[in-house]
Amino acid sequence: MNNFYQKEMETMPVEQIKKMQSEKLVKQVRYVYDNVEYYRNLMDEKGVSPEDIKGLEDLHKLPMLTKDDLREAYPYGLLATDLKNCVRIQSTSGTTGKRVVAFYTQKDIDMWEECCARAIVAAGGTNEDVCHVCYGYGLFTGGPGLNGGSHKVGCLTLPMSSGNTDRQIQFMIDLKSTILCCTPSYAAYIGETLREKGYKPEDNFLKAGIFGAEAWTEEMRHDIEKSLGIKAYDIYGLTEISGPGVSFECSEQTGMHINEDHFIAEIIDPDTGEVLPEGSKGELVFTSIDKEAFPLLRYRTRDICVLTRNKCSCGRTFVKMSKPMGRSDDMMIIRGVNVFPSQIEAVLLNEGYAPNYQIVVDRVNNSDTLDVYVEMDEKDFSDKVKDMTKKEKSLSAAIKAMLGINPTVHLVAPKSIQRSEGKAVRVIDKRKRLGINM
Ligand code: DLL
Repeated sequence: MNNFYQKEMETMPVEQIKKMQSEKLVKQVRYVYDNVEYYRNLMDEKGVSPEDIKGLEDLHKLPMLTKDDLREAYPYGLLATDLKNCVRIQSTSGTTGKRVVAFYTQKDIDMWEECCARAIVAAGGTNEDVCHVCYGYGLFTGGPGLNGGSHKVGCLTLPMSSGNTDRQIQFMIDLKSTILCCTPSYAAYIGETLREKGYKPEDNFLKAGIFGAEAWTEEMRHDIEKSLGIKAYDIYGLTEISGPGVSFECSEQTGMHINEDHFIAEIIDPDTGEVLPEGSKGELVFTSIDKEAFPLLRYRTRDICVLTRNKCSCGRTFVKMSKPMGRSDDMMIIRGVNVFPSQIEAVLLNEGYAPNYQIVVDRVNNSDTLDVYVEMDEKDFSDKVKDMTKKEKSLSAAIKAMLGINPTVHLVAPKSIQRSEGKAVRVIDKRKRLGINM
């Protein structure tokens, strides 16, 4: 299945893409320098002027931006155009500190929605599809982004937003939804609820799902594909750079194509800031080269991944990013070992458990503790303490084999872990109360 929304752009020869990026970069740096005092000061401090940026090869000379810069510049400090030219804001779901507010002109919105349309078409979407969007609507970019993309493709769009799972299912069946857009954790919950209501995977009309906004494993993909009877596609993005659709999966499903006509991607060493060659694992940094209202140059995403540019069977030439292996700030250091929640999730699913779990980290008597609460299925749940203890021990051993440290596993009753309708909260790090910055 090689479907394109903007074929010429999506299959442009690499040399041409790079030339286009170079030209856009030169213009964008001048535009930002002239219009964003905050970034102009950073460039001046670094001794870089717009004339120094003659193409992609000079990108590394520019200063990088971090989330702290966005907080410091809140709310208007990175705005590059008059407010009268802006038609929308969106904001991050951040729970601590000031939220990030991103501004959009109508052109920015059109570009963002086109990126989402590319993702929908790559997942097989056409104007004959019924696109069921249950990402949250409002300040979060998930709902509005996929909603706009679905309109551009011409799908019948169901703007469901998140929550009220019974109503989601009623509409999904009655209106014959064919494409489901939500977080992977919510997709898993919808699958579980359908099964409980007695629906088999073949009873729904879904053919594809476009899932993102949080880290999810290949094991979780298989689980969702099985429970909903669909092909599950990954989609990535972040509010600061526009929202969902910065990159998306094609039929090959070996990484997400970055929309390189709008965004330049780099991989850096998160400790030194040094740019690493393609193929290296490191922190993803984006430069948006088309945005008018909120054009960030060299924004550090904190997402850790790998970029590769192999020939793709779908025909797209855009570079691919691997699934983020967790955010640099998601990583926990437990007893000196680096642990990503996704590693624990992979073990659970491999061992046949559903993706309903919570990880609790604490420090007791100066030693880190790792507790993993995992929900059982009705059918596997047993009152016999001996049975449960045996299962807990075997799961502990499997997690230890992956991480190298011993967790305490608690198998808990079905439905005792709260389900997520948006981004799931997988980790509770109680060490933070001790002021330990992990
Ligand atoms: O989550 C935008 C989005 C909405 C993407 C819907 C995909 C679908 P933020 O709330 O600003 O925006 O969060 C951005 O979420 O830096 C990643 O750490 C994480 N993230 C987003 N997509 C993925 C993904 C939206 N496919 C942050 N896999 C990013 C893993 C993801 N992590």
